[in-house]
Amino acid sequence: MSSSSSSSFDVLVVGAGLSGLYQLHQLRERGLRVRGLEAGTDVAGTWYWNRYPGARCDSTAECYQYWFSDELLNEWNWSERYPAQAETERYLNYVADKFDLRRDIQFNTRVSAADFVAATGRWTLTTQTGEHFDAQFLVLATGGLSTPALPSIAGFETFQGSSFHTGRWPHEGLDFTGKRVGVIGTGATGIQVIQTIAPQVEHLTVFQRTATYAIPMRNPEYDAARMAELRQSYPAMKELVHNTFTGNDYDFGTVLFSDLTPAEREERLWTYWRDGSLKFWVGAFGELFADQTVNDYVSDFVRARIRERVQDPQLAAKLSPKDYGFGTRRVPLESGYFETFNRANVTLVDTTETPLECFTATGIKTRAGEHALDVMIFATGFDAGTGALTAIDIRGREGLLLRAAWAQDGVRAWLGLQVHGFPNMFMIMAPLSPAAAFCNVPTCSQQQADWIANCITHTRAQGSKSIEPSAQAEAAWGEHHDELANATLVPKTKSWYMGTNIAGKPRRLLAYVGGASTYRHACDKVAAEGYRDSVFS
Ligand code: NA7
Repeated sequence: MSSSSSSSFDVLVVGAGLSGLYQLHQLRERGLRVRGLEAGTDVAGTWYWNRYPGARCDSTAECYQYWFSDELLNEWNWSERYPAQAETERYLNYVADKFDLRRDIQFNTRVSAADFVAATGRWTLTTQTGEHFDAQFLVLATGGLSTPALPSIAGFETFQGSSFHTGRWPHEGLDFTGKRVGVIGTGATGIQVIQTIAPQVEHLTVFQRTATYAIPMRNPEYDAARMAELRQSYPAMKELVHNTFTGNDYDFGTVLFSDLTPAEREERLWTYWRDGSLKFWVGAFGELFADQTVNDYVSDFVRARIRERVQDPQLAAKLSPKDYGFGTRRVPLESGYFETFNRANVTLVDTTETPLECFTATGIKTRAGEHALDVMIFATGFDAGTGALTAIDIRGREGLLLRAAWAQDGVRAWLGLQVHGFPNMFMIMAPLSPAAAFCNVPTCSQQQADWIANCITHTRAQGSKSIEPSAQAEAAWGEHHDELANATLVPKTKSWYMGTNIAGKPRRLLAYVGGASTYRHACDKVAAEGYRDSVFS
């Protein structure tokens, strides 16, 4: 499994998901001694853990992939526009095999502590089983949505049925035949689970607290001809994704809402809607993120689509978001989600009308009575961005605990990549970077991993023991982040973007909203100027 028996390395990469795998490869190519540490039994991160029924990528296959190897791009064939979990997991396994990454990854290894030793300028990592590893540099590729959030509902321990969080789904799968199943949560995950299992279960009870706007997914199969066509476009696409707002192959439109007649607005919305992709979210009218009038207009359009598909008008009203605007929370793609509620074996419980009170031995009680259940599925999301980082006891200079520093100062992270007081530590997909929520993960995580590799190479080449951002640079980035965030409508809406899904988490926009392209330029400038905002020792 490992190419070296020593526990001392140049770089330790925690996490063997999409970003960790690439980071490991990238650093190893530069001749560094790298070890990956992964809690799971295999590679793939999100696509390893989230194997719930219906799990599927909401980014197109051609954008949700690695760009670093033309050979890989030529070899790998996608089967459809939005591949299911198993296909993306297979792809990441293929990458791990092709580039022989597993020999430098230790699986079944959950890191519990990381300590910076100032005298040597190195990190010591401790695992849950008490193993120790040491390296000059630490890269935390621990995933932005990897720490499951479970609601606190009284009596859970008394429930005699089985229960599962979607982010910790059993590898052997589950058979729902003849089962009465409950699902709490109607975000991107809940929608995929609900529309997939409804035809399999005896009865499905969906507990919804907030209704979700969603776009119908158009998911054609990709045959050899389509793959050949896509391959022709890869050279241009690989440039394009780094020059857009979301790291996808589309961007904000140049057409202004205010310049169009009502008929033209309608036509534009329909054109984007029929594409069956997230292009509708940012491409149709980008003004919806900051202009309430435009947002209201688009929100009405999407609500009208829900009404067309749900037979019972009262049910349609419950399934239509009322108190927040389209696009200010994550917009999922769906396949027959709204029609699912026309089925006789599906019940919607609006927990704002009848709140969840407690679990019982045989089900769950709301104010209106008990729902008998054999299985409860928690599609209740994650402690996004910070969860995986604060779960580890990370101690920087003078024993400063990252969890405590962030609790006291709020999350601070220069470019979302490094934290003052934590030399030689880098994060991928962390808060205050676009990758935390607003960027197609492969685009932004590859960009961050490249930047990190360059920074590590630079630091070593100039013979420095350590590098960390200055407190001033870090504070300036935080102010810039907040200024841009507060100019949008996003902070008005409760969501994991704002941290409101976790009790006690400060309300602040998690991800940098300046766009992936702007962010990349900011990172490139720092490198081109020799990391002058950093302190070397
Ligand atoms: P989300 O988007 O955080 O959704 C979680 C859902 O669970 C959401 O509908 C919540 O309602 C609901 N929830 C959480 N706790 C409760 C309680 N106590 N009662 C009722 N409902 C509850 O997580 P997902 O896994 O769907 O998606 C996360 C990201 O992963 C997704 O955006 C993709 O990028 C991949 P609420 O909205 O808080 O009222």
